[in-house]
Amino acid sequence: MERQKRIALINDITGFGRCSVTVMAPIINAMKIQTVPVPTAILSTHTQFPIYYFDDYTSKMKDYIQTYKDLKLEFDAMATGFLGSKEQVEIVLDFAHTFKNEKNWVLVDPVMGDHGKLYATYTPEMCEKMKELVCVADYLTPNLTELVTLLNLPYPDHVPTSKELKEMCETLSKKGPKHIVVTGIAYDEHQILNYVYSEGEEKMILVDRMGEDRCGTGDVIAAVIAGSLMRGHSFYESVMKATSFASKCIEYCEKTQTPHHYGLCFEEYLWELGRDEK
Ligand code: PXL
Repeated sequence: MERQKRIALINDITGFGRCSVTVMAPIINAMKIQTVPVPTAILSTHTQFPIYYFDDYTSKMKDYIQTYKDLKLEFDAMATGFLGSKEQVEIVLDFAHTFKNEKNWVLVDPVMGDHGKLYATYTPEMCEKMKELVCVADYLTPNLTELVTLLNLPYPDHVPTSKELKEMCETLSKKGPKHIVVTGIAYDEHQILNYVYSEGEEKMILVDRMGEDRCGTGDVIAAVIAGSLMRGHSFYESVMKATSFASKCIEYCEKTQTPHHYGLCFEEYLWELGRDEK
C-alpha cells in the first residue's frame, strides 16, 4: 500500500475567524491527506477584525524549516497563502526550491488584496517579490485584484470579458503556473464568476451570489482544490468541487446570520469531502 499523501501549508495560524491553516488543515485532512503547517505568523483573530494579536514568525521560519531539510522530508505538494513580509516571501521561495521535485507541485494563493485594493501590509517591494513566487507556482488562485496587480495592470472598470481574462492568464501562465483560477469575479447582481484557465483551455463556473463577501472564502477554495488535486482529480473538477463546497458553506452562514468576518462554517459539511474519496 502507498503511504498517505502529504502537503506543506505555508500560511499563518489564526485562532478565531476561520482562515489559513485552521481552515486548510481540517479540509485537506478530511480528504485523507496529511497536512504539515509551516507558520508564517500566529494571530488571535485575522486582520479584518478591529483588534488582533499578531506574532510575526519570520525570524523563526528558517530554523523551523531546517528540521525538514535535515530530515530530508518529502512533500507531495506545497501550498502558500498569506505572507507578511518581503523576507517571508524569500524564505518561501527557498522552501519551494528545496522541496520541489519532478513529481510534486506548488499551489500559490497570492493573498494580496481585494476589490481593487491591496491589503495594508502590501508594499510595492512585496508585490515585486510575489511576482517571483508566481514563477514557482504550478497552480495559482488569484482574485481579480491580485491578477491585475501581478500583471501591473489597473483594476478594470468593467467586468472583464473572457477574452481579456484569457489574455491575462496566458501572460501569467508563461511565467510558471499552467493552471489558474481567477476567483470571485462579481459577474452581475446575482452571480459570481470563477474563471478557470488550464493549459490554454478556459472554462467558466458561475455560482449564485449570496450576501456580502466573506473573509476566508479563498482559503476554503484553495484547500478543496489542493486536496482534490492530490486525490487525482483534474484542475477543473477540483475548482468545481471547491466552488460548490464554498457556496454550500456560505448559504449556511447566511441562514444562520453568521457575521461576515467569522469565516465560512465549513465544519457543517466537512464529512462530505471525505465521502467521495476511496
Ligand atoms: O483569508 C486571508 C487571510 C489570511 N490570514 C490573515 C488574514 C487574511 C485576510 O484578511 O488577515 C491573517
